[in-house]
Amino acid sequence: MGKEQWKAALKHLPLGRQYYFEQVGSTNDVAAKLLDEGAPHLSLVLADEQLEGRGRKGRKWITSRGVALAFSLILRPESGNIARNERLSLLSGLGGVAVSKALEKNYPLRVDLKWPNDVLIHGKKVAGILPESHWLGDKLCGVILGIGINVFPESVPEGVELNFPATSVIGELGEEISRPKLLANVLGELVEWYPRLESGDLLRAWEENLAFKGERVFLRGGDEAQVQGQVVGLDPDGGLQLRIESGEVKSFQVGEIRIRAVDISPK
Ligand code: BT5
Repeated sequence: MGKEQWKAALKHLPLGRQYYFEQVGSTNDVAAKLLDEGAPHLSLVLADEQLEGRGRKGRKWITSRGVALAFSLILRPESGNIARNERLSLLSGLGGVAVSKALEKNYPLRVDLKWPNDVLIHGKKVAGILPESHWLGDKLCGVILGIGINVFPESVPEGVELNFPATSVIGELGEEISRPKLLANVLGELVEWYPRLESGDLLRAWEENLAFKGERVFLRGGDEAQVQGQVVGLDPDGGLQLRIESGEVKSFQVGEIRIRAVDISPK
């Protein structure tokens, strides 16, 4: 798809600079370099294909040519909302809320947000969010908010083992949609919600779509230590609140934690 089509779809948005690539390693890496070179707040890096797309903790994110959305937005501390700290957990929520609103407002779809960074439709992963902060000593230079969305059914990776069942927007909707229009809608939501990062509105919106609410889940840490509990909601920092065995409600932060449903069948 040509640069001009993307540009036309985004022309009404107050973005910084826009960079389009047919192919990159990872849009997050390109955006990090541009952040370093002084690209302004809300600059966008968009690619038609990623060869080394990344998930969290060294995992891979697959973006095949022309069938998905893969982009990164540069957020600068001068914008205010991330001036004091990087707010990575809330920024995962921001990405999730933006994708869910863009889909639910425009299509008859119900979207669930699996804490901390997965977007689900009908229990399958349709998008992933990867916020990464960049520091110079103890000075926050900025955050790169990376978002990958499976749009066409061909974007769902085949022949590779996935950590969660995957799907695509068109696969679930059953009708074709335009990638530039979806991108414009997601970016429009990001621009609208970013100033409300710490307002409580974002947390409420995130919680409304929180997957597994009231259900029992496992949280698995990096050391594979496991906690079981019932999903209660989110804490003010975007951590997950679980009612653990003792009845106590405890917060868990993103760190090295993975969430798994114990039993997601309807009760
Ligand atoms: C994520 O990580 O879900 C974050 C993905 C962020 C991707 C965007 S694309 C633009 C920007 N540039 C980048 O390089 N990254 C960001 P995580 O929760 O760690 O999930 C990764 C796991 O999802 C992998 O280990 C696979 O199992 C699975 N996976 C990989 N590609 C997938 C896809 N296209 N659809 C669904 N699942 C996928």
